[in-house]
Amino acid sequence: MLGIVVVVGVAFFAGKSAGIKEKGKNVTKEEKRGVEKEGEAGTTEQEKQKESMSMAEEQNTETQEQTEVPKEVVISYKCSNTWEQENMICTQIDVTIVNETKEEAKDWKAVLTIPEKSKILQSWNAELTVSGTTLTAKGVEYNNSIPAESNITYGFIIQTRETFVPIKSMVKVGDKQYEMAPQGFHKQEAGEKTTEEHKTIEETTESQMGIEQTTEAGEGVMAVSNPIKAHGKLSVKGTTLTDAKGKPFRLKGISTHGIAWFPQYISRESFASLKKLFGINAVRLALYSDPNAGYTKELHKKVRDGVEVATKEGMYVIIDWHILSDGNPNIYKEQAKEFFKEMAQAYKNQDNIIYEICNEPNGGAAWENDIKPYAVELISIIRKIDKDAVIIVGTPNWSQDVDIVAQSPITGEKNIMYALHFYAATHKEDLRSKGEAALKKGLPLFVSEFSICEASGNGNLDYNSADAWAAFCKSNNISMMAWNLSNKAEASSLLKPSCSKVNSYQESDLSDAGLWFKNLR
Ligand code: IDC
Repeated sequence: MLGIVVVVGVAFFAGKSAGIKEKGKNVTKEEKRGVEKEGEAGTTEQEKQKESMSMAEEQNTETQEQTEVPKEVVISYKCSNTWEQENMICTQIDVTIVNETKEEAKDWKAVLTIPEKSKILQSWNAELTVSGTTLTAKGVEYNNSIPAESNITYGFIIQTRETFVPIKSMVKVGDKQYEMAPQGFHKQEAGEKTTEEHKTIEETTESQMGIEQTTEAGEGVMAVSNPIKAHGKLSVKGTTLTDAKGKPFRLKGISTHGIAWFPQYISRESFASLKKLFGINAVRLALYSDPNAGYTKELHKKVRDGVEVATKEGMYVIIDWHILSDGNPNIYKEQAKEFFKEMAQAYKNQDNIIYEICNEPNGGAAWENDIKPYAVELISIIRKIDKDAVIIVGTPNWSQDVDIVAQSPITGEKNIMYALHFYAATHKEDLRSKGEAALKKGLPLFVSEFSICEASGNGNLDYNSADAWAAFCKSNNISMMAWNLSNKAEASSLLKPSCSKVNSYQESDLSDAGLWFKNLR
């Protein structure tokens, strides 16, 4: 159980630089006066009077004094949550770096002394490395330069034996070093809002979706939570996805919208932020296969970019050949073969790849005559290269008729699962019965796409139906991938239309569907 320890507060360091100094340049009030006097030899009586007046003003006026303090780069640490875990103490630290100067702080590095044998469990908005008792943070693509008179934030969760208090730290910018002010640490005030986000991830990941946080930060190792390291290569046992240890395992993930239309959400920062906010361990990259729906061969590269960043984030990734308007997968079969050959060649040695060979056959594409032969051919092509990765096969009628498939599944192949897709406001008990019938016959199911709105991807949300689906998936250990990662003005989008961010997402950026999915356990 997670217990929150609230620590007694001290005054927050508000960004003014009393007590902060650039190393070797501690400019005191007296020194400043001295400097002023040096330049004042030979001034007239009147000027001297003016000077003593201004000195008096300086002594009396706080504001005046503050404006004369040199502008610095200021780092401050805030402890926003602590809890116990396995007899260790976890502390969430939020860091702010304020660049008070008139120059951009390029390629900043923040160095913090941490206790021996501490571990970094998670980090966000910065790249962290640990070497002995030194934790070094540097910016990522979007914040490695802090504009003049601006600030950035990043954070991490550290696990230590004793209560952790950041005491010794400095920021380096070029050849300048700025030490942390004594006031640069802010403990959580009683009653102050804690960050629920991280609590949610711990709870979601550990108890519900079977995702463990890895804690392998060590000498010089980048410290991130890493589902792939924790669970390794996946396989299928009976109707269930299992991890490398053979334990039943579920993926909770997010599907991109068509990557031709919303490529901007594919980046490491974006996926890292989704992992943190939603507690997900997988993403699905949707490449529409119909040229009228955006397909071009050039987009293979975008898929590979997505796989790369998901892998760096330790996430599982579904490569989705998104047939839709082209209802029969045989229409673009040659392109599909070429695509999956390329993907399998590229990723045959990775443990985190799942191939989804035809999103949603529809428009009369039949299992026996159309979809099954297509699947058998595609599976054989992938298997020649990648021996054992999980492959998801789309099912008739927009990946709903799993009961039909269960009567004649593909044989002689391992690690095959079948897609069951639902949109909760349209699909209810009837469709779940199909799912139940298929499971009874031993068909492994994977919800590689769903939303809690209508099948159009828009319209009302149906929370009761959504909860019934969540319970069904949970009790049958079925993985769930939410459609869709975009801010398009439709109910299934996980981001609000007003959210223009492409990373660093926060709860306030989420649509109602997004909020529901965030809280899904
Ligand atoms: C929808 C998108 C929508 C887009 C449309 C056509 O949400 O913005 O205009 O596709 O490309 C599916 C499909 C999925 C659909 C979704 C909602 O797999 O591509 O996305 N849906 O209609 N199956 C059932 C619903």
